[in-house]
Amino acid sequence: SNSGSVVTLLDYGAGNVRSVRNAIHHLGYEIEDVRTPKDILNADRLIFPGVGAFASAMDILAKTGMAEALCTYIKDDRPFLGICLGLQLLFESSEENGPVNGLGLIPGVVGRFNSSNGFRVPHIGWNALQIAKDSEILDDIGDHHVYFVHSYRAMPSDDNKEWVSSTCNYGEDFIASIKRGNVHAVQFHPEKSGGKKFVLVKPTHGKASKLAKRVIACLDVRTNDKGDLVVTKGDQYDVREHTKENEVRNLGKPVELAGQYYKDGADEVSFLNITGFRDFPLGDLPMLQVLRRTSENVFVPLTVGGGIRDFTDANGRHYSSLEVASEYFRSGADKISIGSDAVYTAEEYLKTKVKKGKSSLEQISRVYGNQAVVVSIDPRRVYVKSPNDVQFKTVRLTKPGPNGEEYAWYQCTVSGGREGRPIGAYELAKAVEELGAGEILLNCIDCDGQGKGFDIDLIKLISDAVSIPVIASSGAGAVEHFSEVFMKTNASAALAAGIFHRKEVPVQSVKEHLLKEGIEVRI
Ligand code: 1PR
Repeated sequence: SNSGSVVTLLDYGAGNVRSVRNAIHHLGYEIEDVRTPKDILNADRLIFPGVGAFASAMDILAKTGMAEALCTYIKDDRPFLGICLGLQLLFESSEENGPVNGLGLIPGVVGRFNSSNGFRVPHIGWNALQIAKDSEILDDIGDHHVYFVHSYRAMPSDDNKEWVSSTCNYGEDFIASIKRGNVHAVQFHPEKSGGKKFVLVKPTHGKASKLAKRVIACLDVRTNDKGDLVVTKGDQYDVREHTKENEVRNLGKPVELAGQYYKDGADEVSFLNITGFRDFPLGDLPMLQVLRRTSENVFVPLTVGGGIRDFTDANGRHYSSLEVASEYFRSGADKISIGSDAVYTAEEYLKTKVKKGKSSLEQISRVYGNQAVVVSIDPRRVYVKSPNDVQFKTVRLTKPGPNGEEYAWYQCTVSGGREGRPIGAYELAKAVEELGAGEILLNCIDCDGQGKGFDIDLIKLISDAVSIPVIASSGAGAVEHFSEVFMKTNASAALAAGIFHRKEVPVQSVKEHLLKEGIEVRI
């Protein structure tokens, strides 16, 4: 009767499919969840958003009998859309913690991107596609980039060319989408690609495309003295007004601002719960509500940070960092960001040289994949006369220090910049990459809120030291600061807060400027 507006969703419970649900609702469809293999066979149209690791997904599908039902459904050429891992699982096998057998419907092996040729892994961000054949899901509308986030990919070959509808180039050509009859699957995330029409994205025909540089809006969130959750903004991390009342600076409401920045063209939105280091974040229900409400209308990736660590509450109940992260993912986050806890983990790792696998960083990246784990670094510049004065990696400064110092190292801090630790940003970045971080959010306390530009010396140092993407943060005050950071460093994204909150420069103007300077961005 009403089946015209129903989509059947295969959610095997391994992670966040909230954004897919929201996108389906946004398009005016009802969702029916698959509970048994029969539900798959009875579906009119089936969406399969793969999440988590290949092996554990196959495990669940095999155990529940869903693997068999899926094969039947697809072999019968029934309407199907697989997303991300939902594409990869259709192939014969994957090298992810493997080899592991897949559903075996499409010839080919899913392998890892090769980062040795200068392309950062995971592949995170917006890329345009090259069309191999017509496919209705790729039809129509604008000159859009689509959002990818993955470390593994399937490659086009003679054996699978009848399936391939588009490819994307990231150091090598890989399969971006497949289509045969009614069966579709995409490696990218239509639900995160900012489109109104979910799967309708128009690839740039034949035009060469690089991974677009991302512009990220950041919302530092905390409860003010009245108990309201507000967006605040610090000056070198000091978020209180310099008045008698000394109140927390209030720049607006988190959900509204996130929605605004999405409309303005932000490629991602980050929420940082800046008092998470002392308050238990799951006690902070408003934060979870902010994520839930934001993800209903914002179809670009959302990151949340602050307070991701193990915690024991006043009643002695223990919460693991994995539970905290899971709650964030369930509420609509695509990535979580770890600050203080990653510093302690890296210190321990550098001391012992042993990966114990127990830290929040390692556990969350094992379960949700490293593309879901960002490490946020809050370094402060420490000037020195000579590199030999310290055991940490120094940079030769473009602009000497206050006493003519020619060098500096960047000291990591915890607890919102309140405590300096015996580890540098360089040492930390390399350690967390080894431990499973998928991305680095690189702040700089000296530059935060100053509007004088990013710390190019620092960003160059870190983005050259690691092969995961680096997000440059702190100090943006004009559109030129964005082009400068992309021209002078290997940053993959630039994040800003104050410039957007104070409505000095909207996100669109930043992107128009970058485009004019010949830097590829998603428009
Ligand atoms: O340590 O895991 O609980 O995480 C705490 C998180 O909160 C960290 O990501 C840390 O960076 C952040 N944080 C803690 N205290 C503050 C503060 O401001 N008092 N904010 C804080 C960090 C820095 C940037 C800021 C940029 C751009 N804010 O996110 O948005 O510097 O600002 P600008 O464009 O205005 O210069 P844990």
